[in-house]
Amino acid sequence: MKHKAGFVNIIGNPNVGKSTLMNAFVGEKLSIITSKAQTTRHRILGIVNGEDFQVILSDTPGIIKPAYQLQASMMDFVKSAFDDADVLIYMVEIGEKELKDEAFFKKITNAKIPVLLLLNKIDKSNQEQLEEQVQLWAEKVPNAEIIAISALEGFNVKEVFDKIIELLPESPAYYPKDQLTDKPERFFINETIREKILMHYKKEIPYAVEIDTEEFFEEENIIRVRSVIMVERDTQKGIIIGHKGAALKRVGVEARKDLEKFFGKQIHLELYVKVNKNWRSNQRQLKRFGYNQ
Ligand SMILES: Nc1nc2c(ncn2[C@@H]2O[C@H](COP(=O)(O)OP(=O)(O)OP(=O)(O)O)[C@@H](O)[C@H]2O)c(=O)[nH]1
Ligand SMILES: [Mg+2]
Repeated sequence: MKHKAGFVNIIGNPNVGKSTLMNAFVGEKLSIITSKAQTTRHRILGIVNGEDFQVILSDTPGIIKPAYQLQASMMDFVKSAFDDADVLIYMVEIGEKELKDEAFFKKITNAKIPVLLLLNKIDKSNQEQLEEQVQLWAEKVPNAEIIAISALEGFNVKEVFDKIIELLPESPAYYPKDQLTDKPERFFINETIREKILMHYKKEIPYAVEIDTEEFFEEENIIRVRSVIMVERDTQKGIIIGHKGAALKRVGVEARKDLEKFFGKQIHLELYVKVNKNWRSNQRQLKRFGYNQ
């Protein structure tokens, strides 16, 4: 039996639905999803295994013009996703007109590998708009095959997956067949907490936050976790904690519930807030949090 395997890397503007699509393919919540831009900060692998295939998907941060070092590191993850792709997925959403970075856009239009342009969120569209958008993207990215999808509602997701299998080269598996991702358990703890922070705090707060899980003890019936929520300034610390600690408590309760589902075990989650001045612009700190490859 012929075996197919390869890397399928998903890139596009922030908030278009890249993480939603990867999770739909994998059938697990590997990447956090929120309605805010720059939810994803890392390159996260989601591996789908079959008897005669292995599809290694990469979810990546949305493409932006970096304003500080953290964002520059996020864009390095996007760059790396061009280097090893066997198939490139360029995701756009209904109503969107262009990529926020011309150099990346050129890489897509000059790609030597198959490019699937997925026009997402068509559940929010009508036939007329859809046809007009397909036309627009066909002209802009002539080397791509365009498929209209709804990652949220699962429309055409299976069709895209079949297309990917068709396009993948013959190759043995790259990872063990029972492996689902490249990220360790602590990463999913950090991300789940960060998701709650993106959901419940406004403006700059979520972007100034990083999570560091200092302890992860797995016992037979329970996992004991201690995580630090890092902020850039004292004022942000007060906002995260909230009046009588209520805001922080809500983050803890909601994150714990999600993590119990994810790990299938009871979780004891202890949260602290610490100020780590300007960590977003500090190379050493960024390296510590896994942003330098
Ligand atoms: N209506 C609709 N909403 C969608 C669809 N796919 C994703 N969304 C929503 O779009 C928002 C962003 O989704 P994400 O998957 O986090 O987007 P992303 O591209 O990973 O975003 P970043 O990580 O910030 O770059 C969320 O609120 C999703 O629920 C879709 O097919 N239809
Ligand atoms: Mg994302």
